[in-house]
Amino acid sequence: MKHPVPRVAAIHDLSGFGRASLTIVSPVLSTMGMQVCPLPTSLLSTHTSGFEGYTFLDLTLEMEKIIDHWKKIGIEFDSIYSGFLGSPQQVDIVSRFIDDFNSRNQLVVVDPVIGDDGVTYGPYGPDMIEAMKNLVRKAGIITPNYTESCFLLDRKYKKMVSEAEIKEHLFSLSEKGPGRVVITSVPLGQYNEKSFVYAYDREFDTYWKVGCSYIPASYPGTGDMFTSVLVGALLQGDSLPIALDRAVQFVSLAIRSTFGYGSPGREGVLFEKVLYSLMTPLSMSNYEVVK
Ligand code: PXL
Repeated sequence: MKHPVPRVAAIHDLSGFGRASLTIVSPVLSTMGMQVCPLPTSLLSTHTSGFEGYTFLDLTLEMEKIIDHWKKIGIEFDSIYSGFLGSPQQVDIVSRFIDDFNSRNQLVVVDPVIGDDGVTYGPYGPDMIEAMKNLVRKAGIITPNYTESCFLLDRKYKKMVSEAEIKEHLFSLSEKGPGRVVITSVPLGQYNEKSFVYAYDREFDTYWKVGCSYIPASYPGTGDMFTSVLVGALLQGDSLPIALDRAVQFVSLAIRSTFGYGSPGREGVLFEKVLYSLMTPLSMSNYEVVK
């Protein structure tokens, strides 16, 4: 680690209302002791899940200018972490950013935001999927959900999958470049009441899984929350399975806290109520090795 406070380039959009992307990434990583340097991809009045008539300002040109300035002043990052990107052109910018700002022992994390529940998010088409396929090659760790892993591998989305199929997805994605692959929201056939996160670490040739109990509600922004805690934990020096455990536990706690208030789903999870838990050590662990 180069800096006493690890420095993260956070490449995400800024949505003013609704809890997504930078309004989650920044507080989570700051709470975990990281310096967050936002490289905003776009500016929206709200995120796009459940709101009508939101504003959207594309910041592609501004991104180039910000990057040029950062190059000029010689900033180095301990981690580069990208999420929701607006266009294939922005994916190319992130790809070049990773090349230009690469340094030793840097943690490069790509959350290949493309879609969920078997479909792509609104404006994303095949060109975005192709661009993401290239970007994941440059990452050390990627965190697609099950739908996104299908798109990245050109596999048919299934409502239920077996453990063997998920292991094959993890391995195939890792063969594209990333040494560590995490797949979230895995719909395992035999466990309707649970949701699973699976991971593969190529260096140790080991598969891991962490389960959490299912809650009958879904909220935008939970993917950003999961990956942000994972990034923070890895930068703190946690092993991959412990980092997975912390991310799953934090998201579950945040969802459970929110569910009890019955707040509108589009406002996201009330994670501010449980941020403190990121400062306390892990008191139990649920991860399993997958044979
Ligand atoms: O959390 C994912 C996300 C990020 N950014 C924007 C979104 C969403 C999900 O809806 O709309 C703008």
